[in-house]
Formats: sequence, C-alpha cells, structure tokens
Amino acid sequence: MSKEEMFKELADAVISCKKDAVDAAVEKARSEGIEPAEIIEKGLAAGMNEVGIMFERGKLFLPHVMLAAGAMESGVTILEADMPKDTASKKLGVIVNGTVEGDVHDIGKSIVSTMLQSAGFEVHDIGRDVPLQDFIDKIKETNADMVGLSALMTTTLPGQKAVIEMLKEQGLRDNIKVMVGGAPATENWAKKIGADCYAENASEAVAKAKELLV
Ligand code: B12
Repeated sequence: MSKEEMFKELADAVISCKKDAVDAAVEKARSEGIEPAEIIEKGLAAGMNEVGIMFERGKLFLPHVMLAAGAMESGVTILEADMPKDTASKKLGVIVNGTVEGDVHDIGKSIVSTMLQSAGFEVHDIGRDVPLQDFIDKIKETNADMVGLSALMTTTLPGQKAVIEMLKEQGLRDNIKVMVGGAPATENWAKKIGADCYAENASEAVAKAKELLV
C-alpha cells in the first residue's frame, strides 16, 4: 500500500466514526514506519476536516462529529506513546497552551501540545474552555516563554485578543511570545491583535516556536 493510500485509509476511518477502524489504520501506518506527525496531519486531521465540511453542508449531524472526534482522539493517543516526551535534556522553552474561554474544541490544540512537547518544549496544556485569567496565572506560575491560544469559533476568537490585552495590563507582554491558532484565526488576525505569530497547523506551530524561542 502506498503512503497516499495509507493516508486515505486513516482519513476514511475517521469519517466512518469507528474507533476500531481508526486504531487499526493507525497501527498499520505505524508498522510501516510512517512518522506520527504525518499520520496525524495527513491522515487523521485530513479526515476530521472532511467531517467538518460534511457537517457544514448538513450532511452529517453533531452526534457523528462527536463520534469522529472520539475516534480520532483514540488514534492520537496510540501515537503519543511513539513521540518522545523528553527529547532534550535542556528544554527549548516553556509553553502554556490552551483553548480560550467559551470554546470546547480541543483536538487541534492537543495535537499542537503533543507535537511541541515531542519537539523538546516543556508544555503546560491547560485544557479547553479556559477562563482567560487562568492563562495569565499559569504563565506566571511556570515562568513561560510562550503562550498558545486556540480558538475554533468566530465567537471565541476575541478571547485571543483579550489575553494579549490582559498581558499588557499586567505588565507581562514584553516577556512572552504569543502564538495564535485555530480554524478561524489567520495571519492577518494575528497581526491585527498584536500576536507574535500564527500557525496553521501543528508542524508549523513547532517551526514558529523554534524560530521565536530557540
Ligand atoms: C470536532 C468539532 C466539534 C466537536 C469538538 C470535540 C473536541 N473535543 O474538540 C464537538 C462535537 C464537541 C463540537 C461542538 C461544537 N461545535 Co464544533 N466543530 C468541530 C469540527 C467539525 C472539527 C474541529 C476539529 O477538531 N478539526 C480537526 C483539528 C485537527 O483541526 P483544528 O482544530 O483546526 O486544529 C488545527 C489548526 O487549527 C491548528 N491549531 C488549533 N489550535 C491551535 C492553537 C495554536 C496555538 C496553534 C498555533 C495552532 C492551532 O493546528 C491544529 C492541528 O493541525 C469543526 C469544523 C471545522 N471546520 O473546524 C466544527 C466547528 C468549529 N464547530 C462549530 C460549532 C458551532 C460548534 C457548537 C456550538 C455546536 C453546534 N451547535 O454546532 C459546539 C461548541 C460548543 C462550545 N461552546 O465550544 C462551528 C463554529 C462556527 C463558528 N462560529 O465559527 C464549526 C466551524 C462547524 C460549523 N461550521 O458550524 N464541535
């Protein structure tokens, strides 16, 4: 089976909403020596994007989306074991990452955390629907070098801007880099709100974090 066929099988497994099919496709891709990051981005996430498109077109309903999300998470969990948690003896930097208040979407944010961690960053993933002040508190507590702010809805996107304002008000903005992401975020939005960078996906997030912190 070619790599492309393998990615399609992974994506189709997510679309089928079947956890067993996802787990089997992940095990297969893994045994073929495909990198976890590729399995996630070109296979599982591509499938989840398809699910999103079908949901938007009214071809799939929320329970399907929830099942597909659960199936994808199961596949990602298998792969997490393959990603070295502690690659560098000296950490590349400390990053607080979370999904802003009012937003429960966390699949993409968790992938970003996992990939940053396996790239050698110390990551404090504070979850989803996180009260904005909690980002600030965690940044202080961990003396973080960067904060990642995820938002998947146009209605929660302003939370990213609000955190940046809070960092300024509390005198912390000069000591921390801000990275924003999530489907409705864009490069332009990042510029507009004064973030340090935007990343479209997890690999790009790792590249940008290295650019800014290493
Ligand atoms: C899965 C999903 C759900 C799942 C979430 C499960 C979970 N644990 O996350 C469930 C079913 C729970 C859900 C619920 C809801 N959802 Co929903 N959901 C989706 C869906 C289909 C896919 C999102 C996803 O996981 N994609 C796959 C991952 C891998 O991609 P990703 O999240 O984009 O992440 C990548 C990048 O964005 C980036 N990234 C992400 N975060 C970060 C952070 C940083 C720092 C960086 C650098 C990068 C980065 O890297 C990631 C990896 O490559 C989207 C559709 C879409 N097109 O996005 C709708 C969508 C986001 N949902 C939507 C809505 C409206 C809802 C609900 C209100 C329910 C409803 N009535 O439809 C609730 C939200 C409740 C709430 N308060 O939050 C809307 C939002 C519309 C808007 N206003 O903008 C969307 C766009 C669908 C739609 N068109 O209607 N949803």
